[in-house]
Amino acid sequence: MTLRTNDPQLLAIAEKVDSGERLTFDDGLYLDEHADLNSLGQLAHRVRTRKHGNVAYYNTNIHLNPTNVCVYRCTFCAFRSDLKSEKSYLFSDDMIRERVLEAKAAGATEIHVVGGLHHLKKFDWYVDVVRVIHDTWPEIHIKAWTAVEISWFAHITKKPYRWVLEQMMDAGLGSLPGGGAEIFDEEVRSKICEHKADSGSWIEIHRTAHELGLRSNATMLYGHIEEARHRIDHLCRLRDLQDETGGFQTFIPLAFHPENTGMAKIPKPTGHRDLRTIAVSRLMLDNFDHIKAYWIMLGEATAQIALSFGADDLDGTVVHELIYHDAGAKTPEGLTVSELHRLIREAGCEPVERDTLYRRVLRDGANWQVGPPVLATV
Ligand code: V47
Ligand code: SF4
Repeated sequence: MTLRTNDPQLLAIAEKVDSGERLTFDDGLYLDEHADLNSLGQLAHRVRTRKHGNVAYYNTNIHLNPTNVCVYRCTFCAFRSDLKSEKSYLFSDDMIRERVLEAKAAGATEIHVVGGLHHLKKFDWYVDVVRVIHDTWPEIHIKAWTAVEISWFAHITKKPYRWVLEQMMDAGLGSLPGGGAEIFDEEVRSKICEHKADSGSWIEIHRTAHELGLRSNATMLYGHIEEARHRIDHLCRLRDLQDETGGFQTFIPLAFHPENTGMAKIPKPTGHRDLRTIAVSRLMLDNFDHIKAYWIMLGEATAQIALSFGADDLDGTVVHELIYHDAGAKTPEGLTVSELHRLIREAGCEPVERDTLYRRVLRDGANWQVGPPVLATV
């Protein structure tokens, strides 16, 4: 199908996409900065359809942010708290158990755990968070700790990443979420999250996780002080690691929410930027199976349209989300399965519930089991 454009550069890129040829850094830059949005979306939708037909995935999950106390001060973060602030909190084992039982009652297949790096908590406390979840309900998949947290654990224990990950796996860790990647470019990173794990460490931790057989996700925080070249560089670095390990499952572009952050004066990304970023990601990350339109950050309307701009996954029912709501997100904290189905069906797609590892979830009343992997077709 031809694109409705006379732009020779875009047509040349479209030919590459159609023949399965990998796009270069310069192609990515051109798409991000100059391609008209309709053609860009059409092209990304073509790739998404080739991989997944009209299927759109979602999962049933619950979030746990065990503490907001954090030694770091990322300028984009509205969630963190000082140790002695009134805002600070810390989950007890009982509170964690309660959250897990809530997840069980809600039929969740996944618990997503990320939080701050508490000044006083030792590594054992973080291992116990995973162990308490696992002991309370062994069936739930525990997707926990960003690479920034793993790097912190290696720092406080003075042990290698591999050891830290192995301890967590022994306690019940199932996979790593994609947070903490922000923007890999060193100059931008030094301005938005100066002291936390650098991009080399982020990549090395995911490489180690993949070597240990853990799957992981990747993110990119966009819409703040970064430029197009930084976004494309970020995507190229992820694509390189995926070539090496094949361990990434999904890529999630995270739209910056400025409210209550150190960058509150920057306006939040527009719908145009959101859709453009989803589409460029789909086109550049040819070796990633999935692109997630995280509805909680994008809003339901943009996430729904993103399903025609390269995204194939909406994330989950997501109960108890704090990080973006502290930063001003106006979306509800959770959507019901029937609300997610409606969003997906209206977008012309077929909803498929998946677990964290992209296996089909088969439900029979309150019981569920996982079927075979919902394989990408390319
Ligand atoms: O690393 C923090 C981001 C991330 C803001 O793997 C912000 O499935 C926007 O890891 N505006 C953590 N973004 C969240 C995360 C995640 C989320 C959803 C799905 C998955 C997955 C992982 O949240 C942080 C940072 O990049 N973040 N503050 C903010 N104001
Ligand atoms: Fe701490 Fe994470 Fe917030 Fe940075 S983004 S300040 S590491 S909680």
